[in-house]
Amino acid sequence: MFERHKKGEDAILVCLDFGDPDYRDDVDEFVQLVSSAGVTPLHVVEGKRSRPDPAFFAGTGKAEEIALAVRSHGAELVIFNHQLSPAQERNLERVLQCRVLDRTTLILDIFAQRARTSEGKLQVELAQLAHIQTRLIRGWTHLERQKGGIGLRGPGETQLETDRRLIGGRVKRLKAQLATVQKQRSTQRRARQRRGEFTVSIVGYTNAGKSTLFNALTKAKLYAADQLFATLDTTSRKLYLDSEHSVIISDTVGFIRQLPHTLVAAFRATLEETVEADLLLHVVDVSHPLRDMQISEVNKVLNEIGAEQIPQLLVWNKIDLRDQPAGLEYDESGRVIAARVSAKQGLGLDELRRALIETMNQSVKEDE
Ligand SMILES: Nc1nc2c(ncn2[C@@H]2O[C@H](COP(=O)(O)OP(=O)(O)OP(=O)(O)O)[C@@H](O)[C@H]2O)c(=O)[nH]1
Ligand SMILES: [Mg+2]
Repeated sequence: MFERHKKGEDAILVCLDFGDPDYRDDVDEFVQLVSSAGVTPLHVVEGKRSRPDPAFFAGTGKAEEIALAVRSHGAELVIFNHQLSPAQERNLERVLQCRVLDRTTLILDIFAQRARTSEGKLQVELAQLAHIQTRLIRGWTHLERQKGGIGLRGPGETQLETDRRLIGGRVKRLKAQLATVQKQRSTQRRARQRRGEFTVSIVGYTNAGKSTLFNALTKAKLYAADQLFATLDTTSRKLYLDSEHSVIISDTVGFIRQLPHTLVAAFRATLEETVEADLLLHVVDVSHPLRDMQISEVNKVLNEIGAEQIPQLLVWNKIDLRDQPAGLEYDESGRVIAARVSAKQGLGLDELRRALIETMNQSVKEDE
């Protein structure tokens, strides 16, 4: 409902280098993110700065360059790979004479497009409202005008207060609806725990191959695609490892660098599956140039949601792109810590199942 761009629009992208060593790959990821939103990137305006300009984020000279690019390419939209303050967004829209989106709004838009279940939709709308709310508080002064005349509200109440109250009311209703859905979820989860089932959550950076791995293991047919945030909703299945062992395995939403906090908060319900798992399968795209950054970003989000103490088994996925052999990796104490697989080509999956059984047996031993 808050989608701020339409699919099929043409955009000028803006990426500024503040000295991050991963800058080049970050630009590539941003272009992919924009394409995943259904927007066509026409041109990337780049620049170097030591810190953001308070008024235009990019500085006046750069803003002119962006304006020129907008005109010469006939773009309808400018998207920054950064978080903009409401004032910067407004100033930029004025000089560029077109809509300006920041990275957070873009990610929220993608989530809005992808949400399928009622739970997912509620969570995304909640995140969007939270994002708008911070913008109201941080001073949309043009909304601060007095609201004259008669109405239900007492005299002197400003439009800003009305907006805040409307949003506040909607947020409250959404949270109540979500609480109902969450309760059903936690009832299901408790039933599983009572049955003593071992639960495994597949986590990882977006596009690492989580859904592909989930499908390969469970023979399910979840949507997997070369786009960021293909999956938004958690799906769980029973997975038989051998005649004696089975686990409940869940596919989850992917993570990304600078995931908006509002989103992390809104998706807490979905991620509860993860927080209460016995084991995390942390899927990593071995062929990705930024895989180390991606691993630490995922661990950062896991920290934020309180899942940092859950044991992890690393899954190095897409070994077919690296010509690496399938197999397992152990630490000095003989505990399995990683598996090399190709989810797409079905390589290393038997070994991964064996690693899961070993980990289960290990954790049973530790419990005793
Ligand atoms: N070459 C190769 N490609 C793979 C492999 N596993 C997955 N892919 C591809 O990687 C892309 C992303 O796969 P998904 O399974 O959708 O990734 P995901 O981690 O679920 O992504 P999100 O749901 O967007 O977070 C798809 O194009 C897959 O076909 C693999 O082992 N080898
Ligand atoms: Mg997925």
